Amino acid sequence: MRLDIVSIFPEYFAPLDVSLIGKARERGTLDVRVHQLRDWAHDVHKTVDDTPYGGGPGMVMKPEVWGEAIDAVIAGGSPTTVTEGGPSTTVTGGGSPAAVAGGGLPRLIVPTPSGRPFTQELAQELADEPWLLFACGRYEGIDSRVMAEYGTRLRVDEISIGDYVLAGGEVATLVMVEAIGRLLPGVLGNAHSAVDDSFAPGAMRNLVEGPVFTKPPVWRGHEVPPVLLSGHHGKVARWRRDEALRRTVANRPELAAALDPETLDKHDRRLLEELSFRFQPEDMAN
Ligand code: 6GU
Repeated sequence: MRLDIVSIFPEYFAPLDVSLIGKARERGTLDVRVHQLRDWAHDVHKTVDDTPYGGGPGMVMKPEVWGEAIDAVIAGGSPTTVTEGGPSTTVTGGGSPAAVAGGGLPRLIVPTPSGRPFTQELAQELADEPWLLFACGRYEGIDSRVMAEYGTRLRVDEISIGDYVLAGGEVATLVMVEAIGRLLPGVLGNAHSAVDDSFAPGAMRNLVEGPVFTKPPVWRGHEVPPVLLSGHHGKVARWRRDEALRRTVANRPELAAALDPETLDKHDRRLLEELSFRFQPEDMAN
C-alpha cells in the first residue's frame, strides 16, 4: 500500500519509523511519503491560511496551495519528501502513479472532527485500498472547495476519530495509519492477532475484550483466575465471554444495549439479566 501524507508538520510522523509500521515500511509492505504543504506555497512567508469568509475566529487553509500539493502528489512527485531518519529517507519524490498497483488514483482522506466516524469497519475498507492520500488540515480546516474539486476526480472521505477536538489532522492521521497498517497482510507477527480484537468482525463482534493475564500466577497477592490455569478450553472460552459481556455492560452500555439477541445464548442472557438491573436508566444518567 502507498500512503502519502501532506501536512505543515511533517515532524509529527516520526513515529511511523518505529514498531509494526516501521517494520512494514522496511519490508516494503507500506510505502509512506510525508510531504511539507508549505513546499507548494509561493509567497515569501509560505502562507497556507487566511481569514474565513463570513467572519469568525481562527483561520482557514487556502485552496490554491492544497490544490497544487494534491495535484503534485497524484502526479507522483513532490518538491521534497520528508521522511528524515526513517527507512524511506532515500525517497525524495519522483515516485510515479505506476508504482501503485493498477496505476490508479489515491483515495483522499481529510481528517476533521466534522467527518464521518472512523471505525474498525472503515479501517478494513481503507486497508483494502492500494493508495491513500491524507490531507492534514490545521486551524479551522481546509477551504471546502478543495474537497468539492477532488470529489469530482477521487473518492474523498472526511473522517473523524472521535467526539473531541484536536488541534489538527496529524494525530488523527497517525491513529488511522496505525489502525489501517496493522490490518495489511503480513504486518502482524501472528496472523490471527487481529481476528479477536474488540470490534473485529466475528463471534465476539460488538463486545469489548475481557482482561488478560500472564505469568506469574500470583503477583503482589493478586491471583490469576484459576479457570485460566485449568487447561479446560471450553470453560476458558465461556469465562472469557462472560468477562467480555461484563466489561461491555460496564464500559460500553450503548454497545450492550445494541446486542442482537440472536447472537446470545442462554448463559449470555442470564448473565446480562444479572448485570442489567445495575444499569437502570437513572444509573445511566451520567
Ligand atoms: Cl480527524 N481532526 C481534528 N482536528 N480533530 C478531531 C478529529 C480529526 N477527530 C476527532 N477530533
